[in-house]
Parts: sequence; C-alpha cells; structure tokens
Amino acid sequence: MIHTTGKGNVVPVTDLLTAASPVIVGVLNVTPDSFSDGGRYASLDAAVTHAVQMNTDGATFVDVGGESTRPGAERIDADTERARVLPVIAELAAEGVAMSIDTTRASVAAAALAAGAAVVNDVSGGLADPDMVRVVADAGCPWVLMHWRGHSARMRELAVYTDVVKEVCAELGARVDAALAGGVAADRIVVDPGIGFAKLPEHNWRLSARLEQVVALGFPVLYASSRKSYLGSLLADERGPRPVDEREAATIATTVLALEAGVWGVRVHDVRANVDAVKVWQATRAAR
Ligand code: PMM
Repeated sequence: MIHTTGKGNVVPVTDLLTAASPVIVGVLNVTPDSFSDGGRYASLDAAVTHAVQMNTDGATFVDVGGESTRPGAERIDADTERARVLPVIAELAAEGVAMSIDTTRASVAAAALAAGAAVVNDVSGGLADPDMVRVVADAGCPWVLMHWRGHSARMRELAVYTDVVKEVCAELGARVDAALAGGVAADRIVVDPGIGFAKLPEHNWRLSARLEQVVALGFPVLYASSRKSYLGSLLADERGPRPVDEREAATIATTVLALEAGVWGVRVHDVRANVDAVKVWQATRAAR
C-alpha cells in the first residue's frame, strides 16, 4: 500500500514496518485533557506546527489522538473525536507528514485513513470496536495492537495480575489471532504492551524489564513509556510526583533500555531528545 499525501510526497507504508533503524513515533494529542500534554495542542495551528517540528526532528510518523486515555478519563463521542483529529490530519497530509491515528473507534479510523493517516494505533487492540478489524483489513494498513483491559474509567480496577508478563503476552497473542482471523495480514501487525494501561507501577517495571518476552511474540513491538506516571512516582520527592514535563531524562533512559531489548519503536513526546538517544545507542552498537 502506498499512501500519497497532498503535496505529492509518497510515503511507502510498508517501509514503516520494515524500517531498519528504530522507529520514533511522535505524540500529538489534540485533546483538552491528555495527561501529558493536555490542552497544549488543542488549536489547529499549534497542533500542526508541533507535528511538523516533530517530523523535522526525526519522527518516523506522528500519532494523532483526539480522545484522552488518561486513567479515569470519561469518553467523548465519535463526532467530537472526528472534529478534533480530521482537520489536523488533512493539514499534515498536505505537509507530507506520515501519521497514525490513535483511536479505538472504527469510524474514526476509517475517516482518518481517508484523510491521510497511514497507520491505525488502537490502544484497545481491536477490543473496543468490533468493526475495527474490518476497517484495518480493508485498508491493508499497519495496525498497532496495544494490550488493554477496558476503558480508562475502569483501568485501575483491572490492574490485577498473577504474572503480568505472561498474561500480557497471552492477551496480546489473542488480539493478534483475532486480527489474523479477521483478514489482517501478519506483516501489518505491531504489538504494544500498553505501559500504564490497567497497570500499577510494579507491572510497568516488570514489563519493561522483560520486554524481550514481548519481542519474542514475533511482531514488531512499540514501547510507549514517555512521561508516564510510573516515572513520576519513581522520581517523587517531598513535593509529590515529578511533574509530567520534568520526566524527560527518565523517559530517555527507558528508550535506551527498550532498544536494547529489541523493540521496533518508541512513542515519545520529545522527539529530538529521543532521536539523540537512538543515535547514541546505534553508535554504541556499531562499535561493538
Ligand atoms: N499511550 C497513550 C496513548 N496512546 N498508544 C500506544 N500504542 N501505546 C501507548 O502506551 C499509548 C498510546 C497515553 O499516553 P499519552 O497521554 O502520553 O498520549
């Protein structure tokens, strides 16, 4: 599948999954309430400017999301979600920026793909909307299947595991099987352990420490720890958890550790800093 953008740039989508170097996914939340960058990119101009900057800084693609998935968040309706993301996607397509759509809704994914997104990033791994598998199979686009147990409002009560790594791998495997059974090609699938989704800090640390087991599922792995609250808890002091925008050094440490474990890509807010970290990791590996 070739995705042609408005300016005539051609982004071969297949290259996104076979990219030799680690993939950097830049986060663009066009929501008033996301935990990490809520409200900052809610206007069209601010969102487009930031995404173009992430592209210039080396993002492989930009992940456009219109619905907050922060723990406890209430849902918005599909019309609101579409109204947030579609103008941004159309403008970025015209700028030649490759994008994923971060949604759990098939109707939003379909509209976003039609507007110029090339990848579907579904934090529910296809569970939230039974139509998603058909939309992705018909489009032939890459699909990020994240480990998920329920919508944000119920996330905390669902964070119960005996062996988190085993259970996450088994539940991801079931989502992959459902995708394949629905006609999605194996080489279009990316898996994601869902750091912070129905996970306590101890679960996030365990999964991060055992990423090799997620990699062993045999699909490209996307790892998304950037600025998440378990990092804020780790770095807490007497004033409380470390504020969201002061978690970058910790994020970069997790990026390097995840690359060592063999992930395909990382989803990050500060693209430039993480690209620097990737370069350090690559130069070190090349010198081994
Ligand atoms: N996390 C968030 C949103 N989208 N997508 C994937 N694939 N994996 C994630 O872990 C993930 C995601 C929430 O974080 P944000 O508020 O920083 O976007």
